[in-house]
Amino acid sequence: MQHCSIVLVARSDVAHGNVLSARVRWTGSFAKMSRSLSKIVMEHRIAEPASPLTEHAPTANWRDLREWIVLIEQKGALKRISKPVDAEEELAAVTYMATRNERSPALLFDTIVGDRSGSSVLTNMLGASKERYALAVGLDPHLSIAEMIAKTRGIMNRRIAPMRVAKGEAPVNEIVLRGADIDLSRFPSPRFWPGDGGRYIGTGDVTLTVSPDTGRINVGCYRQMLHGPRRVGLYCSPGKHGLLDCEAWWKKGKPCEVVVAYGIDPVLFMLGAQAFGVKESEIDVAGGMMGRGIELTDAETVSLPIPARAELVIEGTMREGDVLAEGPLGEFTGYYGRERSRQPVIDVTALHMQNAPILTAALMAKYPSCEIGAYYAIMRSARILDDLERIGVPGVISAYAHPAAASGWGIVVVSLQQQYPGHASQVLSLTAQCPAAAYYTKWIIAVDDDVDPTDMNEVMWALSTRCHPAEDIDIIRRTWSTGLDPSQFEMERRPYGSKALIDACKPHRYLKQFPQPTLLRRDVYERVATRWAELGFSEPPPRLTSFYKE
Ligand SMILES: Cc1cc2nc3c(=O)[nH]c(=O)nc-3n(C[C@H](O)[C@H](O)[C@H](O)COP(=O)(O)O)c2cc1C
Ligand SMILES: [Mn+2]
Repeated sequence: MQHCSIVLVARSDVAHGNVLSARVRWTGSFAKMSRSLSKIVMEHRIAEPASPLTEHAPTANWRDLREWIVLIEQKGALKRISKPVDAEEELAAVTYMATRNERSPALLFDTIVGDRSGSSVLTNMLGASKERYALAVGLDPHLSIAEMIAKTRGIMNRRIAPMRVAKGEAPVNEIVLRGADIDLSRFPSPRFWPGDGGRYIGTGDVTLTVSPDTGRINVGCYRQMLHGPRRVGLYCSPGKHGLLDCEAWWKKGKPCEVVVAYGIDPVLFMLGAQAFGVKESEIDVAGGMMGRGIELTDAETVSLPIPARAELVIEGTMREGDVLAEGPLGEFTGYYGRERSRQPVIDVTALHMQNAPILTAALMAKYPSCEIGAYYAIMRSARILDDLERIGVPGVISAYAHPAAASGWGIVVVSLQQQYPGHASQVLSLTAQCPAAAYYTKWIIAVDDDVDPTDMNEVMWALSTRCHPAEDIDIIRRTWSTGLDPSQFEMERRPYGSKALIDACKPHRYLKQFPQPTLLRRDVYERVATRWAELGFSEPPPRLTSFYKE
């Protein structure tokens, strides 16, 4: 017996007629979820939403990966490759070579050598493309990166609870298999790099687990290596929520249930790769980013829900001590990650798929070939700005974690309007250690408000003309880092990083004397801009915001 009631709570901005926040409270329980677990899930769901939207709410105008693919194809942002391509290194090679160009479209491989499942494989789904990120979350793809960061702060703070779809109506249930009928070796599983330790059925995936203590469902993107027809290795680094959930179940002497989607829409994929607090529902955040609740349906053999519009989903369990050798895999740093080691294995108990499923594979490589590219830089930058606002430091204008710096992990540029002595130094320290930026980041650069952090040409200009290295660089030691950073030896030292705080603002003490940069006179700029087309230029005139001061 299942029941479902939906309560819609909406708050509106009376003055402008905009919906500020909408929250769907879903009180239905999944078929096999225990009473107590659902109770905790429900309690968790009625927590107060985060800060409301204060602007027109963007909404994604697609419902699943297939509809999103149609949308990007209409915009010329998809390339179909119909000739046969081998999942053994060749698919990654084509992806890597195509994406050496920042403007590469997403690549849909229709014919995979040896495939026995009718699958196709999508790579470079989002990659270095801010436009495809925008099309995923319902923003205008023509916005600048700085504008997208600002808008992302709005949509990432929305929370919309999931919607429940009956099993029979879930597209993912077109084909449902159990037990010995399942053979994952029929699907294309790429080996990306020559030194990879296996074939990875899961890279552009989402993995759902639930905490036995709180009932909170986690969504994480963790790589998954194929071991056998119904055996998949899962690598979760220490502290990741998927592993914490697993260990909590094992501590109770129980196996950990898991649901994984290997073909998934871009919003769930992006959310899987973001770290949120253990009290936050990443499913609600994903709904907030789409402007619509994520559609979920009941599983066959586990208590977790499954994404109703996914392409290919497995259910399974992980038992304590059931481990097999896994890795390495070429990483977002552009190097192989940790050494091969024994990692937990999922015993697959059920499989759901659409006919001719589209699998999502994520190449990890140097920018611009890495799947963790524009979207990640934008979302990380938005979260850094949220953190700084929460702390309450004044004068911060913008921030950017450039994706070429190891997928947005290496460098953060923050801009501020200097208001008092020590202001730039304060902003540098707070940015360096705020939760969203603390992990990995090595270089934190502060620039004045006339420098756009998303424009590296301007940042290099500031570094070269406003920064005096002997006076303007401080180092923080023993900071939060990762074993994936190859710059330090021995291996055990790698998790302890260091950070350089670089003040590339005009020196505050000499603000008044500091030379004026060469800028256009505003009225001359405006005159030329109106004549731009008449002068024979086909592109619009550049937007300038700083002008000569008399
Ligand atoms: C394509 C891709 C692959 C990833 N692979 C792994 C992985 O194998 N193991 C891991 O611990 N994190 C991996 N991550 C990073 C996690 O997804 C990220 O840390 C996320 O916050 C994890 O979710 P959690 O915070 O709920 O644990 C990957 C991210 C992406 C985008
Ligand atoms: Mn999480």
